[in-house]
Amino acid sequence: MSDIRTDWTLHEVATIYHSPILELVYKAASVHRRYHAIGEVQVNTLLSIKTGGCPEDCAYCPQAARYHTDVDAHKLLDVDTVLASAREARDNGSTRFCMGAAWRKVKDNAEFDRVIDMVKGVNGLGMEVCCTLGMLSADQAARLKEAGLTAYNHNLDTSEEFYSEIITTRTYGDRLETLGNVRQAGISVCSGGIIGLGEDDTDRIGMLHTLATLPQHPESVPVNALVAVKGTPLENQERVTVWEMVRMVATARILMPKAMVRLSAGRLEMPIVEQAFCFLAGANSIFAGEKLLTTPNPAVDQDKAMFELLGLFPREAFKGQPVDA
Ligand code: SAM
Ligand code: DTB
Ligand code: SF4
Repeated sequence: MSDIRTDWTLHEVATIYHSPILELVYKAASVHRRYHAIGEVQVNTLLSIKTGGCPEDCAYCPQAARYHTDVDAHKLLDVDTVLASAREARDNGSTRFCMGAAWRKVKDNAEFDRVIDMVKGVNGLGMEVCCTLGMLSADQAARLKEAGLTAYNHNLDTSEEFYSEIITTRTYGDRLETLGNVRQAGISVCSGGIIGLGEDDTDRIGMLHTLATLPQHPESVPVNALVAVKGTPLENQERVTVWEMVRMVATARILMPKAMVRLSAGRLEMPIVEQAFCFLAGANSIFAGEKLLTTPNPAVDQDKAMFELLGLFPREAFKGQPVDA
């Protein structure tokens, strides 16, 4: 039977997720080496192109206008500022540049036109380009594709059952609809979630099941550990353990063998030995650079030292894609 399956049952996902940790990691590492170059890690840089003031109520998010957090809100950056930042990221070894906006959804206005110019500009630097801008219509997805967008990030965040405990201003169905629009436009899908929101194992299993039973697996699956930010409703959540991260990463790797599994928010607090365990369990992508969107991330030099220590090497841009894709 092929490893690439979109018909996983919830029971199968739960069985994998709950298997003894060393067994789980061994299996995930075996799948990983069948589909990926061992030691190869994709290096991405994030930039918040529009920060704060978001009308949504995502309980984890420092950028929601209704919570009192310390973020430096700013309007949409200009194209030159963004391109300067992308160039710097490229010079520091990143091959994918991901631009995030604190929007509920994309509107067809001059700001979207500006984002289109940013996408064209970053693409012109020879980097893969990703956006995360909230909900997207089919037409908007087609425009982004036309401009040269490689991937679109839109996370499911948690299970359908737990979703309304975290976000009330949109539904799981809204999220899936945008993912469908992205897929239909021929853009790579980047979708994953956050652990540490107060969900239980069944929610983590449910989210992984939803991702792994989409008509086509996402090309990237970010696994975020909650960064508990002061002023958000989740400010007092306890930090997740490495065992929980490893279980998520390994299960995602087994269910979606070809996906890039991204060790996302929460890396700053993880010692190298913990990150190494995640790489062994099938993680093969990180966000580099000292800031995620609004919160701190390990410094570039620190990550370079980690790559050297662990024998990791950066994945080249557009690997495995036809030149005109
Ligand atoms: N507004 C758009 C949206 O919600 O899709 C794009 C930006 S939003 C900040 C992108 C993702 O960042 C969220 O879906 C969530 O998974 C992640 N995120 C936001 N705040 C986080 C936090 N405090 N800890 C971990 N991940 C977080
Ligand atoms: C994703 O899954 N994680 C990134 C990216 N996609 C957009 C964002 C993490 C944000 C962490 C909180 C912050 O820095 O504001
Ligand atoms: Fe807004 Fe996105 Fe933050 Fe939710 S996660 S509040 S939609 S920026």
